[in-house]
Amino acid sequence: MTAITLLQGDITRQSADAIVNAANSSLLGGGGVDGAIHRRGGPAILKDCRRLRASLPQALNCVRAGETPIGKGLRTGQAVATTAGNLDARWVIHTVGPRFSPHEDRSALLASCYREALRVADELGARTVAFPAVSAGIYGWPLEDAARIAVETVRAVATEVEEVRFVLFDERAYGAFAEQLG
Ligand code: AR6
Repeated sequence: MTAITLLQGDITRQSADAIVNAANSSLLGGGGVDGAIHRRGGPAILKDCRRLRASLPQALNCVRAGETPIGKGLRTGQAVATTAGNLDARWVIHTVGPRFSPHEDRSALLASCYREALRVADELGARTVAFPAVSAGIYGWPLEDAARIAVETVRAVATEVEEVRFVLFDERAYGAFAEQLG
């Protein structure tokens, strides 16, 4: 039985077996929670990300905004683990959420982020996993819908993880998740 808990705060201050990062396909860092995790976690995380990226089979033509194509990347909806560096965790699990689109239903990809992150957590033997609201920031997913997908997906997954902790940055996000948990 997996307990779902909610907390308002900064995910980089959490103590957990694994902390999930809302990354982008480059795995090379960015803004939002991604930037915060790399900042507080230190360079060991980026070093591990570079190593992982080099070993990825797919040659995605992924482009960071305004930059040159970087070749390889993690596909949207997938997840990989690295060291957690200086964070109070054993691993960071990086997942790439979809950008919200008003023209295309990408919900399955967002659900996949939570499922894949928990699959990786099971592989690692992580028992406590902290998640941010994937895609609900820079990627523009409406908060209420992002919360619904997150909670529904985690509830439906069969996992050995004992605690899934949603760590929401502000009151509004906390409220949206609390509403879903009922
Ligand atoms: N702790 C917890 N939640 C946070 C924190 C924090 N320290 N910082 C932000 N949030 P976002 P995305 C919340 O933008 O939408 C990056 O550049 C934030 O308020 O971090 O998946 C990546 O490299 C929001 O509710 O992730 C990608 O390019 C939620 O975390 C892109 O942003 C997710 O917001 C990914 O965008």
